[in-house]
Amino acid sequence: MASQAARPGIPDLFTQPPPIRDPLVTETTDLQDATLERCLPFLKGIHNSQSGPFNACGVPALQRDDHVAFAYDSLEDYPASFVILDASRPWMAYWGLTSLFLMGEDPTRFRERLFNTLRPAQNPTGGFGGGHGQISHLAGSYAAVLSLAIVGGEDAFELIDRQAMWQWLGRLKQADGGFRVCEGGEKDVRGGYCVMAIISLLDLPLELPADSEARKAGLENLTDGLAQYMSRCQTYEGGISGSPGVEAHGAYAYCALACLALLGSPEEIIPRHMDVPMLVSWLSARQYGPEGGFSGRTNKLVDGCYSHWVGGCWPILQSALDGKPQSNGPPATTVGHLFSREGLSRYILGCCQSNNGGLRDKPGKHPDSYHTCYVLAGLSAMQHYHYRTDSSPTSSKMFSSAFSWRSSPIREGNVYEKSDRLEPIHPLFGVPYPSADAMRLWCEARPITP
Ligand code: FPP
Ligand code: K
Ligand code: ZN
Repeated sequence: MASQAARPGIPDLFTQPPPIRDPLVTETTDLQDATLERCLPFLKGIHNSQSGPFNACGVPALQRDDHVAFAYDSLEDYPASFVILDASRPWMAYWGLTSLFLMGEDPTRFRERLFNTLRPAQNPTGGFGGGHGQISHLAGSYAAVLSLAIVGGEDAFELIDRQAMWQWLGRLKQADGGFRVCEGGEKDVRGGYCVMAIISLLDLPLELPADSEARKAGLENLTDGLAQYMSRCQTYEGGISGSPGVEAHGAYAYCALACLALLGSPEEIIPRHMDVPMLVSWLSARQYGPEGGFSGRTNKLVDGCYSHWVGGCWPILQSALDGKPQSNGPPATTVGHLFSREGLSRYILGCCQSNNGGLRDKPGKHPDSYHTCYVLAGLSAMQHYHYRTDSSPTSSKMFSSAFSWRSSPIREGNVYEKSDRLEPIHPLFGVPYPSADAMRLWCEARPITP
């Protein structure tokens, strides 16, 4: 199989096993070898399930119509065996709506249906659960708020009980600066990121509610100690873990970096709380050759969803390294792309497209709504240049940086076709740029009094 010729236009880097190998053979290296062998025919563009057409770079086209159909179907009924998804209704909505938006469909047609799904999932004590009767969780609340931002409009924004949300966030705040993901639940960097996304989009007060336990530890604001908490999650490898002392992982790295970039200007806050050269080193090691995709952690396998979690770290770091924005347009000079866009394009379009629609982790895996959303989000992120400007629609000084991002399509060095281009989404919020602004501005006009 490995010796079969590739289509023309594909550099050896993406069709040959790595030239330098660790001689130690373990279960891990066997699995890596097997994964590589499985990916090779897809990277070479010669697997019989690939439908093409292939371009001059040997890259198959995005099967947009099939993926659109998959995304619409993901918002319909599920068989009984999918009952576990009942705890992820806001996520299912978010992944489906975001996938559709990325592919140029109009997600606002689901507005009424979204309201009917989310209204019963909201608890009067604040926040959203995974569905009716379930306790509020930060992940579900984040997905609910983002979904409402995507469909947009007064009815969507009004649906959220912002006062109760703020009270509930106050109960999740911990003395060490972090947040629990639900009352009595675990504390990790997801919590901090979800809270910052919710606070900034909904313009919630930064003060801790009077009854917040964290006040007893001397904290005054929801943001107190949060950047320091993220800092404690950077590991000896340079990556970022879910909580202090455990293994660095790409999904948590995104949460931590996006959280920091919501708390302040990336060029100030990231170097203050992270060892940037170590972080760049670890993040760079997430991209594999010949696969071209990203892994989530050291000695693990490439997976399409890290196109977003790891891929989404790069624009934030690039912005941090580019420094203070000078104007309303892109910076005059930039460090440029810090990973191989070609490699990621080849992995996504070659290995992650399921032949009946939907995107997947890797060849041999089934597509699902989560991977469809985050593989597409990764493809979009590398098709657009995301940068910050010195102007922001918000009147908040605290969040001026978060709302100052803009994007422009990248036209040079692409190995995909114009027809494979996706819409851009905000690098910190994961929603369309105008959706983030509209939600923020509507809420800013209706302040919550602590
Ligand atoms: C390991 O799975 C995966 C994790 C430890 C993290 C998962 C977290 C997210 C996807 C992000 C959540 C973010 C928010 C905003 C709630 P694995 O062992 O199956 O995969 P691996 O082998 O690739 O590490
Ligand atoms: K995985
Ligand atoms: Zn995955």
